[in-house]
Amino acid sequence: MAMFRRSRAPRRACILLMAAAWLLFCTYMFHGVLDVQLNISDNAGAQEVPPTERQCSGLFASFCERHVAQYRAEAVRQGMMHAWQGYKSYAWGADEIHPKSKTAKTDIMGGAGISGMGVSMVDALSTLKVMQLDQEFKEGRDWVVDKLNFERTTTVSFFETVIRILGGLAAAHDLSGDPQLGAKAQDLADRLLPAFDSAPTGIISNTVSLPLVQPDGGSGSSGLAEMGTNVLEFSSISSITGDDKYRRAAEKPLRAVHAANEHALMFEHVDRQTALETGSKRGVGAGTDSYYEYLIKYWVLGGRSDEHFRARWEAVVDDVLRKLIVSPPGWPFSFASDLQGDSLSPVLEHLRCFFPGSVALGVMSGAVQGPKAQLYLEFAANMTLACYQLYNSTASGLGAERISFDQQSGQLVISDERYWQRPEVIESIFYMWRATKDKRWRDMGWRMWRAIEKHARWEGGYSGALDVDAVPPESDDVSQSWFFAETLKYFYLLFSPDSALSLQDWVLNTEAHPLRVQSGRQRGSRAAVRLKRQ
Ligand code: DMJ
Repeated sequence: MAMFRRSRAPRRACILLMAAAWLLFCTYMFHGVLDVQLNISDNAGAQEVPPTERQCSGLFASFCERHVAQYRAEAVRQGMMHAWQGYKSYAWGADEIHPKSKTAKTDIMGGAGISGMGVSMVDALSTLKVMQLDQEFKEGRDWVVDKLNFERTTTVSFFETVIRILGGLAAAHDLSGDPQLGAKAQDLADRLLPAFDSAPTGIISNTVSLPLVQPDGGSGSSGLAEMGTNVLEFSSISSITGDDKYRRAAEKPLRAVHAANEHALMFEHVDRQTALETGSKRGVGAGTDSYYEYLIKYWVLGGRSDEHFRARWEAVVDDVLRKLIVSPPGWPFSFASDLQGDSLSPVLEHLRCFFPGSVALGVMSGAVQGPKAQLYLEFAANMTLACYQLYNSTASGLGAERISFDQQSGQLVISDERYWQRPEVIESIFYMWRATKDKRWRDMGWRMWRAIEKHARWEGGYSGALDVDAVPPESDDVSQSWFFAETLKYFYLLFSPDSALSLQDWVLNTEAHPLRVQSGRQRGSRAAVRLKRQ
C-alpha cells in the first residue's frame, strides 16, 4: 500500500507558496493605505496629511480603490469630530466658532442674518447623523430640544433661517425619526408661515421678524433666490405634520413667478405684487442660484411626478446652454457665466459652482433622457472641471472665491483670493462622482481635502483664509456654519459608498440637509461621461 501513498511535501509547499503570495499581495495592497495613522496635527502647515495617492490597478483595482476611499472617508469623519470637539469646547450653543482664537460668536451676518439659534449646532446635526456619530448627534439633539427656542424678538433673513434652521431641524427629524425634533421644526415653520400672506403673489419679504412673522403689506421686490428657496423645507414640514398647508403656501409664489414670466432664466429680483422680474443680469450665480436648484430638487422630492417643475428646470438648462456658456481659450472646459445686456462675464465665482451638480442630479434622476441627458452631463462635467480650478490654480490648494479668464489669452487670474469654506465645488464633484463613477472626481476631492487639513486646521476646528495664493495663508478665524452642514458632508459622501445616503431616497436642500423623498421610487439613469484625459 505504501507505494500508493502520495507524499504530502508538494502539497504543503504549494500551500506555503500560496500563503506567501497572499501575504505579499496584502502588503502590496495595504501599503500606504491602512498602515497610515490618521493623527493629523493642528495648526496650518505643521504636518502634511499622508497622500494615499497610490494608483490602484490590475485584477484587484476595485478592491484597492474601496480601501483607499474608506481611508479618505474616515479622514473626513475625523475632521468632523475635530470640528465638533472645538465647537463643543469653545462655543457650545453659540452660532459660530472662531477656531483659531478659540472664541464664540452669536449673531452672524449682522442685523438681518440669523442669531441666537445655535446655528452651527443645528447645521451640524444632519452631518453627524450621516457620519453615524451617534453620541455627538445626541449631544446636539439634546441641546436643540432643551435649549433652542424662537421666542426672542429679532429680525432675521427668511432665506437663511429656512435653509439652515428649518432645513436642519427637518433633516435631523427625517434622519432620526425623533418626534421632538419634528415638533421643533413645526414650531419654527408656524412662526414663519404668515410671511407668505403679505403679498397677493405669496412672495415673501427678504427679512422678517420673529417670534412671529407679521404681514407687512407686500410691497417692493424680493431676491429670486431668497423668495424661491423654501419649498423643499415647507413641503417636508407638511410630510412631518400631515398638514398640506405648508407645502401649498410655499408652492404658490413659485407658480405665480412662473405664470408671470416667460423667461426661464430670470433676472435677480421679482416684484412682490405682480411677480414680474426686475434687474439686469441673467445667470445662475449669487442672488438667483438656489431658486434654480430647487426646481429640480422639488421635482425629485415629490416623487418625480410634478411635470411643472421638471419642465421649468429643463427650460432653464436649455437656456443656460444656449446663452451663457463661456469657453476660455486654451482650457479644456467651459462654464455658465452671467449675461448683462449682450456681454458674458469671464468671471467664475464659487457660488455658481453648485449648478453642474444640480444638472448631474437631474440627469441621474431621469429628468431628461437619451442624447439630451448625455449633453447635460457633458456640460456638468465641463463646468465642474472649470470650478475645480478655483482650488487647483492657487498656491495653497484652498479654493478662491472668484477666478477670471482673459478673453484673448485665456490666462487665469485669481480675482477674489478669500477662502470661505464654501461647499459648491465639492458638492458638484460629489454629484459627478455619483453620476459617472469616474475615480478622478474622488482624487480631485482628496487633493482639496488635504489642502484644508494642511492650511485651515486649528485647535478649535477649521477656518477660512484671507489669501489662498499665500503659503501659508493667513486664517480669517471664522468657521462657517455651512462648513459643518455642507462642506464636510459632501467630502464624506464623495468617499463613502452610495448606501451612506441614497439619492433615490433623499434630497439635500441647499444647505445639504437631507430631506426624505416623499413618494415614488423611479429608477434613475447613469449616463456614462468620462473625463477627457489631459
Ligand atoms: C450656503 O448657505 C448655501 O449653500 C446657499 O445656498 C449659498 N451659500 C452658502 C454656501 O456658500
